[in-house]
Amino acid sequence: MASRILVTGALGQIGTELVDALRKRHGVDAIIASDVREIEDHPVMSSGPFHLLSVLDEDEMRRLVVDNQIGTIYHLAAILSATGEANPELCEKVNVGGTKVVLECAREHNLRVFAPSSIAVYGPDCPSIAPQVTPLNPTTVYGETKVVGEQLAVYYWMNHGVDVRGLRYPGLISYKAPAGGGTTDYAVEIFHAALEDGEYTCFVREDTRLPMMYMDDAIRATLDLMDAPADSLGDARGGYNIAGCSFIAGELVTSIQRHLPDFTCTFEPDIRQTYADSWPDEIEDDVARREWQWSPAFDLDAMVDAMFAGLGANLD
Ligand code: NAD
Ligand code: AKB
Repeated sequence: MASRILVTGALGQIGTELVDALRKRHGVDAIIASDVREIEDHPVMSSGPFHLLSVLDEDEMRRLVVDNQIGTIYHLAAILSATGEANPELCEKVNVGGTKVVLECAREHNLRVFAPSSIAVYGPDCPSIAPQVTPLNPTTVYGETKVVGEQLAVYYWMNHGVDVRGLRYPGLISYKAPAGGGTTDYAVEIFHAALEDGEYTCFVREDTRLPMMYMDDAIRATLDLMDAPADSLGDARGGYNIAGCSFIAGELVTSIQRHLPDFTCTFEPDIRQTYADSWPDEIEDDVARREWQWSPAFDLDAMVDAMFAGLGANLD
């Protein structure tokens, strides 16, 4: 039986940690990592099988699936919001086109799929605490591609029986890989700047509140969702809301100053402020809690403590 796992976009912020978690769980040889680029000395490439693969290359995707007896794809390849708004055509091509290639391959070869969505599916008309079900009117191209991704997931499940599942990840905060060109990247960059320079220039306003999550919670949510029995999942299967911690940029600075009292942050909003302003402040995740018992472990201070511990900071 085809039981190996293919991860697309595996060298990115999430792939770096998800591949490691999957290899620990299923064994190194069971996880085939792939990406459109190579990065010298990247742990994902040195710790097990890796293939160069563009998710737009349908033939190569099929060949990899058949040759490696793939049963599940974790589809992480994408262009994030800031890069996507600068290159809208590329964003649509990779995010929508790549997801279609993955879903067609899954239909042909009876694969399970994890295809992440984002809080970027919401637009300015959404309540500040975003419910699972509300009109989705994003004002970014990236957000539009994520809405289409969720719709495709539901379509392939309803019409072809493909077991596709997704999460609306909040902004993810981690230390093992850089953030990949999104609006929430300030919440990652700020740690490196605090340790290296003692100061940071933040590209959103001090009072900008966004839903965020520590990477350990995001990886656990991903694995838990994929472990959940299919009959426990309802209409949200294309993109479950999951809440981690929500904070304004100023609160992040204050939490960092618990460790580095001399750290200073100035605020110089750029175009990414517009994207942040179009997204909700918080996320309601009651459906995920009910259907597959989701619960986050990291609040703001716990996340900040874990980031400094992970970065090996000597804070004495
Ligand atoms: P990332 O930018 O760090 O990594 C994406 C990877 O995809 C990169 O390694 C890139 O080389 C690769 N890629 C780009 N084009 C490709 C192509 N044509 N073929 C194959 N690979 C290609 O992104 P991430 O943070 O790891 O995000 C993964 C998924 O999670 C995306 O769908 C993203 O929208 C979603 N998401 C991420 C966050 C977050 O904060 N990190 C939040 C919400 C949703
Ligand atoms: C981004 O900022 O683009 C991502 C996301 C929230 O989807 N981190």
